[in-house]
Amino acid sequence: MPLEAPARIVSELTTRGYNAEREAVTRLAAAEDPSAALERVLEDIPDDALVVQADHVTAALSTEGVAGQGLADGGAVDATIADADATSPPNATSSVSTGTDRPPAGEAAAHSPVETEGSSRIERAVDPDQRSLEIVGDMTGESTGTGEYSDFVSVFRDRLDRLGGKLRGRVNHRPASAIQSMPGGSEAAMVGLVNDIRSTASGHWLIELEDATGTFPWLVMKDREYVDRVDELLCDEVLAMEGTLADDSGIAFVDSMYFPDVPRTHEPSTADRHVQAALISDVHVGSQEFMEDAWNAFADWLHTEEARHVEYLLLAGDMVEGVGVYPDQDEELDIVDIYEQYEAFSEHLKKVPGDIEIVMIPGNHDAVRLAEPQPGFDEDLREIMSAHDPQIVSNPSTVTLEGVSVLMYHGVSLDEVIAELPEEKASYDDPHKAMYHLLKKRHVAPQFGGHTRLAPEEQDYLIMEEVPDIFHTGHVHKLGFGKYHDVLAINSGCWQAQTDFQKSVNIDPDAGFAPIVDLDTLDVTVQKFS
Ligand code: D5M
Ligand code: FE
Ligand code: ZN
Repeated sequence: MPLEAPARIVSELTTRGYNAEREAVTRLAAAEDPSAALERVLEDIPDDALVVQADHVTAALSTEGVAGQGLADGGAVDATIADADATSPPNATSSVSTGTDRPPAGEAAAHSPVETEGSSRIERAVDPDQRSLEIVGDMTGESTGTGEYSDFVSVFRDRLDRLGGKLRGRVNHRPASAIQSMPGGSEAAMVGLVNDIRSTASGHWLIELEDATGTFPWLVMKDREYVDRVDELLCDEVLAMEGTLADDSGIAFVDSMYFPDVPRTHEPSTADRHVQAALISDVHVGSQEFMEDAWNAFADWLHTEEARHVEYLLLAGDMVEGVGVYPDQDEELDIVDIYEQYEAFSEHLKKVPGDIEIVMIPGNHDAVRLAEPQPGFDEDLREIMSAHDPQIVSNPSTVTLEGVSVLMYHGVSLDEVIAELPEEKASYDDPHKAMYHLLKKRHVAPQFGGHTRLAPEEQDYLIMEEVPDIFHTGHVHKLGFGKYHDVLAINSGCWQAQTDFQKSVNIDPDAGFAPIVDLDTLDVTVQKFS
């Protein structure tokens, strides 16, 4: 008897208006005749039920013996599902749970035995009481900026105050205006925003820092140790410089540079139990390149025993391909209407087990304002995506899962970091290294005016006020992860095959991967579905 792919079962249920618990789908998939079992469950389910629960399936299947004759006649639907099964995608990494898997040695005792007679299948350990999910920094509905000049002044002042606050205790700083009137040859220090970076005719570097009182130029000599930090600097980031004033006090020679940074003493928090989160992004539903088979294989895998500890799914933007994002993009659209794209996305999301908590932020292809911070989706789009009751929050936002804080940011600024920094410090092949620089600057999008569009608000929502335990981005469509001062940085790849544009600029996307994080250890494993 061929197995039913869980994603097919979920599709069948959703077309009939039902959501389903993961365990319910697992039990259906394990039934001798899944399509007949599905019919039986829907016959028996209470009229007001919207979610097919594991108990519904157990109850329906336990009467199967009695109603067995009738079930054998479920021809029409049988055929539909069998057809679907024949076209189901090859699943490279995982076999669908047969429902008769034995628990791995040592784990059997941890799970309660199932009630189904004669079965040795283990229960998926989902206890909603053990879960916790808190959101910080969601600015949806809080936008006050009108794009006036005064808003830019406020947001940069807030940036300087708050990131500067992380530096002021470390140097004996003076305002720019006061430094100008100090005697030549004195030691001076300043905390400011990088206003300008340029090289001098003799190969030194001149960095202009700005604070609320004015600007002051700092010279990094080409033979000083800090010169190799200069190529990491971005305009509008906040840092501190310490040095010696020239004789005329018009410039200072840099002796030391300080970044807001992640303290070396940072110790990440971990969950108290073995529970996992899948961190993905860039689904791009609506694009001709959306990899539906890989997505279905991922959704199928989430229904298997192997994925039973995956209780959270984080989506870091670009749910859909959008419209009019790049020139000539419409030539590669599969769905041209933006609402239809979200409807299709929602159908794909429904294949994810109903007992997984979902958090999503928008990206530059989504139907919200492009300038950052981007508020979470509006009511119409929330309604379209409501089936899973996802948490829909702004880009960026921090979500804390059982004590583990995850800073979610789509990642448009990574293009900027990669373009500005030398190859060995930030590249598309190692996107996590570009993320390290954002952590060091304690800001998700320091440089204003390039790729990154900034919507000025009263406060700077793009600051990393607290050090996250995990930093999750997407956007560049490359998978990469690593640790910076014990912060786990993950860039999550995509579900879109190479586009014509990407081909033209030699971007080879990492498509169809799902990095899975153990929240109790912060270890990462990568599941491949393409
Ligand atoms: O971005 C996916 C990656 O590809 C990201 O690094 C930007 C880059 N990209 C893709 N298309 C373009 C065009 N037309 N111009 C510039 N950069 C591009 P995504 O946000 O998924 O499109
Ligand atoms: Fe994308
Ligand atoms: Zn993007």
